[in-house]
Amino acid sequence: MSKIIKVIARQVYDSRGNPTIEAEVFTKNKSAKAICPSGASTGTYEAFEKRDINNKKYLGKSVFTAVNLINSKISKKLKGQSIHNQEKIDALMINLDGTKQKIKLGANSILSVSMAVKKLSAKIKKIPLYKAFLVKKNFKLPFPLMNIINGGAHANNGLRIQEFMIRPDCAKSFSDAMRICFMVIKNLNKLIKTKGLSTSVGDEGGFAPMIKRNNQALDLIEKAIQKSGFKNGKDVSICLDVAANELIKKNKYSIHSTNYVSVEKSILEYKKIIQKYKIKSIEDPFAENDWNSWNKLMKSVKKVQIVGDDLYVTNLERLKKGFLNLSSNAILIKLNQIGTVSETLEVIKFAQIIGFKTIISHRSGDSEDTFIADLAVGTNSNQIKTGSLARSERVAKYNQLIRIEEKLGKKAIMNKIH
Ligand code: 2PG
Ligand code: MG
Repeated sequence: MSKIIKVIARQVYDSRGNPTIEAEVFTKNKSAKAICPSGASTGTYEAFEKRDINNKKYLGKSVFTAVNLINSKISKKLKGQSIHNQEKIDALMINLDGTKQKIKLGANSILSVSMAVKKLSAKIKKIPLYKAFLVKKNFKLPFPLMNIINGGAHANNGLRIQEFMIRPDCAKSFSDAMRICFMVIKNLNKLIKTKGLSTSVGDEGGFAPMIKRNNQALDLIEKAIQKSGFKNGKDVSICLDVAANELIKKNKYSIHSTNYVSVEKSILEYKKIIQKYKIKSIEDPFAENDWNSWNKLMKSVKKVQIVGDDLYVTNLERLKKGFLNLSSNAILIKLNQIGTVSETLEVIKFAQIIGFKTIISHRSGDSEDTFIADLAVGTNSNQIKTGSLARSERVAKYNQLIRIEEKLGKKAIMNKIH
């Protein structure tokens, strides 16, 4: 039996240049490491991210306390445990913390260890990581939801909507999906340049031109799709993450312009852009506590994927509530919103049982760790959201999926989105 002999951690940096945790788990002869990502537009109900808020030398962002907790308490607790018993290891850490939102140890400490345990177990079993999750055969590749224009909290251009994405619906394979996105992005680059705007990118690698209105971004994307020889809404679909938590004031929203308007008016505007731009997916259209408005939107639009991110925060209880309330038909999955691999898998399993689409997601502060690429394949998730074809921390996930596709060879098939 392969037993854990120790866990060590260190402070490293994420793609935004902020400190984060890398944990390394050891058995007698082997080790594996994992890095925790970090969000910017975070939901209130997410598990707690522990930072040294009083450490002025790091502007309150260092993670030394969390690192020390791994090196002392967590390492001691996990010593002697079988590396293959993920659920028990996660439960030990959850109990050691003892709080609902993992406030004592921090979800960033717990998750980095949890991911490293999963990796090491796969390594010792000599299986690729994607084979270590829920699916045992007939692996499917996810459709990329590629973020190509950044706004909201991920850029400083004033765009209301946080993420404008494309999904290559006509792709026959993952490599084909990548080629399609590549074409659209290169054409979008040209279009942005022609307009005399900057082609610099935001946190997730999407362009962040100084445009203010959502429609300007949508027009540019639609043109780029056409220029690439694809049909918008058929070959390639436009998808959005509104991140509406950032756009609410006293039950009114400023999604479609800087004016705050009622939910009814916002839904009307949603319907207009859905029709005009053939939008196929909208994430976080309303705020995390506004269950009613989610339900209203679900009832008033057809054939649109409505995705809960801040609404569910990868939390089983919240997902159950959303299911009963008819709030959405898809869920965004982020490991660090809940804090362990086991709990994440529980949520994915439940979501799939109730017929929700599962979308595995990066965070806006991410790293070279490609864990989520394997997780997407290993859980048969329909889609993966991991930024644009720019910034190595985003591209690393796509490259890993290309490797997995190659490994699967003839057996590799694309997942279904409809
Ligand atoms: C989101 C994510 C990832 P953040 O809102 O979906 O794109 O952003 O990590 O900042 O929460
Ligand atoms: Mg989101």
